Amino acid sequence: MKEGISGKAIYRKDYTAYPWDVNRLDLHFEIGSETTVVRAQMEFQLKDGTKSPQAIVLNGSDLQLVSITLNDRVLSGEEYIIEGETLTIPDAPQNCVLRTEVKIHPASNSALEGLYLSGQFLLTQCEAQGFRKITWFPDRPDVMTTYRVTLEADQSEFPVLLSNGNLVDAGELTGGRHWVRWEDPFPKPTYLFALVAGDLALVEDHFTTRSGRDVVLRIYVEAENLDRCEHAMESLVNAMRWDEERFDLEYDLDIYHIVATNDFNMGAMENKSLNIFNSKYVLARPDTATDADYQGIEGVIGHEYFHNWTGNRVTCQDWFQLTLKEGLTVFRDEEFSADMQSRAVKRIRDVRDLRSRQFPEDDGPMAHPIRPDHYVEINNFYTATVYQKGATIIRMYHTLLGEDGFQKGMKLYFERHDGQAVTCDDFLAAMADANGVNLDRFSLWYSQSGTPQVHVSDHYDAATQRYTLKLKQHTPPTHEQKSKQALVLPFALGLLAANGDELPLQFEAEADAATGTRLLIVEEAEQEFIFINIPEAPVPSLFRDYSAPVKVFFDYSPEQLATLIAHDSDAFVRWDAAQRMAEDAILKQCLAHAQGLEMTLDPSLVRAFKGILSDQQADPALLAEAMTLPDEDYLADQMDVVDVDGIHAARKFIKKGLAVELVSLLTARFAKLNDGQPYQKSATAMARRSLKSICLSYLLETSAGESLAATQLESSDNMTDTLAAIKGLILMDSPLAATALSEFESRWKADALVMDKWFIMQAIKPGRKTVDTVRKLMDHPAFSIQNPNKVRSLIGVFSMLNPTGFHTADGSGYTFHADRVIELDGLNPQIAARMASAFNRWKRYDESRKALMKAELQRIAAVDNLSGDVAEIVNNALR
Ligand code: 0A1
Ligand code: ZN
Repeated sequence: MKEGISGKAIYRKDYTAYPWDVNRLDLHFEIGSETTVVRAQMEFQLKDGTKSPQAIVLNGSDLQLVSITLNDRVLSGEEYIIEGETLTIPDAPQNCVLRTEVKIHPASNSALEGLYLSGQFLLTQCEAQGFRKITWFPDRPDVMTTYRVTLEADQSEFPVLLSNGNLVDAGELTGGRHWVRWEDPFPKPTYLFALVAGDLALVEDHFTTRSGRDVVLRIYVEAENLDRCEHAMESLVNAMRWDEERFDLEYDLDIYHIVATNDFNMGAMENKSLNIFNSKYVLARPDTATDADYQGIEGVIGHEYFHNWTGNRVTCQDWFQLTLKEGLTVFRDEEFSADMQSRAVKRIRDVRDLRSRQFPEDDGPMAHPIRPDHYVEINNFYTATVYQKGATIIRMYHTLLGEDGFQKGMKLYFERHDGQAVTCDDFLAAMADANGVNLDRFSLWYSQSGTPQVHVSDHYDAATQRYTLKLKQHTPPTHEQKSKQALVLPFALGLLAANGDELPLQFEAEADAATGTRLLIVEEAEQEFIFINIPEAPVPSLFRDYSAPVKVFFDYSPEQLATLIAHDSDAFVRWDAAQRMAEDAILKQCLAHAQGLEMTLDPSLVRAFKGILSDQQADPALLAEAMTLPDEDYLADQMDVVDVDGIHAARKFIKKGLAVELVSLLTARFAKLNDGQPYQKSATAMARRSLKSICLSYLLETSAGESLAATQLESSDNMTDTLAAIKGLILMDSPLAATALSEFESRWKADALVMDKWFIMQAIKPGRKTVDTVRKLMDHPAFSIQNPNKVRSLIGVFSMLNPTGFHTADGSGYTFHADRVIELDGLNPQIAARMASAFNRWKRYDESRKALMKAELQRIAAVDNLSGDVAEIVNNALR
């Protein structure tokens, strides 16, 4: 029975091993867009020690069964049972060969799972459970087998036929048809299977591995995109080299293929040797892609490549273990990007992302541990918790064990588990055993949900020169887990003197003091650290480099924050202190606004931002991060009852106030960065553009901004500068905005990825009128509700990144959005469910908005035949 349809949860504790080994899978596809015929032959062998007879249970969904034979004998309808998504052959011989033939219909597959059509070509998406839409098979990650895949198709319509592994044979057939055969020597689970068929062009390069093997690298795209693959290819080569150098891991096949598609539910997919990518993470040219796009491509190309070891060679026993491959692989891609670009900037962006996307999950109706205990629809668990929080937990192993210890653990993990489907416990055991440490307490991070809060207080005793730091940790209950325990927290600490000097740290029992960051471990609910020989009351620099994914509370004075911003040795702490200061200021004004009081600008904030802006030594990208005010949703998370309009007004007030106060510095800095040099892709050039953009965004709050933006737009030779200018004009309501948008549209109307940006710029505009704009834009020829990128750009951005638009008091944003969720549910349940989660935190708003959102959730929940995907989200939200 389809888990989603039945709405029944499945539980991690109910895991049982599959009783059969499948020794080989032979697949034959007669490719056609309307109908594809799939013949499968699989060899079953009862696992050693399993009692016989056993049933063979296969998974399938939307398959038209043509025939089924067991050991060459056609099975009659009485010899197997099809029920929901399973086919059961009650008692099968210990060794048997099963053959099936099914028909599937790619062109009418709008869910983009299984085999589907994108433009003119066909492709597959099998994670997590898409393979069952292709043929009957045990569709679970712990059943691994070797695949031989034969693809047969019309030669002119489908000249390129790809699958995993090596091309072993090919030939022509009569009637303009041809065939190719692929064999993948590495046993793999179904979710890593892929095929692509169509008329695609390619870019080719080579990589010589450390041991001297030549690997052919190919990126397949639609012909008009051939000039946009260079950066992806360069990123791939860098990723391959980096994994050898940093992780001692070499690529294992002679071919590595990447295919880009415009129609994809997620970012990309790590299918063995045949990655499939959302074109957003492949295609880039300076005039079409922003610096953030370039960085995103590098990160995602790295991510999918790194999965070859962490995911493919060692995979997950069951889907509850998803973070085993995802948390680890995100950690690896974060480290890769950090090594390629600026480590500090990367860390800050990752923390910002964790706070803005994962913390709300922990605080909402879908809260779950990084290793969930149950789910209804696994597709709903590809979350920031499993991915980003999962990565911070891997990062904590790294912090605790150090790079050498961590790599020792990785080595043992591969020694023990290469070729297996394993669990998070296996990973932890490898880390512990390789380092001779006990990580039992640490394992709680896998099973406990919620964001821990750490309340820090201090006391300085001038007479004894002793400084006491007291930490209390507490994790608020989450909807599914009421009581929480203390976690192991790596606590990286420094102490600063008022002049910014780093104070040496010495515990009572120690003979010497150590200068620099000290890594301490917090593992009790309350813990105290006493330092001696501290000459003055210090400023504590807490959780440097964000050493644990917690919310830290400490009552910093503005002077202390200013000391950290100006002097701390840790870039994360400097940034975080600036964020705190800005957050405090905005929330204070928000309160004033609510009470009908005049808003004011705190001079200490102006001084701090002046310091940041005047820093000519620091990396401009870091300064840009420090000057970026916390976003409205993050600020909303800090309030008990969200004041949508108050936050917007207060944030705008602060930004404008800073801009007015600092206008001459901003103008000078902007002018210096705006040096008229032609576009460059280097990290340095990107860093300069990021600071330039943020300076412009402040200047747009003053009368100086409009003409600067207009000039930048005129002379821009790259998408980063172009977008910064147009977005600025839109936000300030400039009369130039409309022309800028229409010129942009006429230049790029045929370009899907660039048009996404055009939709985003309009969907993100604050205010109650935007819902009407968004509704109208749905009729634009470049929009399609069937295309996930378009849905995310227009509907996703409106509902999740535009608080004053979505939460318009009359509820029109909610009604519009609920209509879209319902419309999408019939087409693509995965995307519909993602969109539905925009309502997840409805209980945090005022009574009127709460009632409006609840009514929309109820309206969605009442839809006939609602998918399990959406049902799980809305039922949880309503519970
Ligand atoms: N494993 C991929 C993400 C992914 C997951 C599910 C998909 O379809 C439902 C597609 C991609 C990754 O981590 O990159
Ligand atoms: Zn992944």
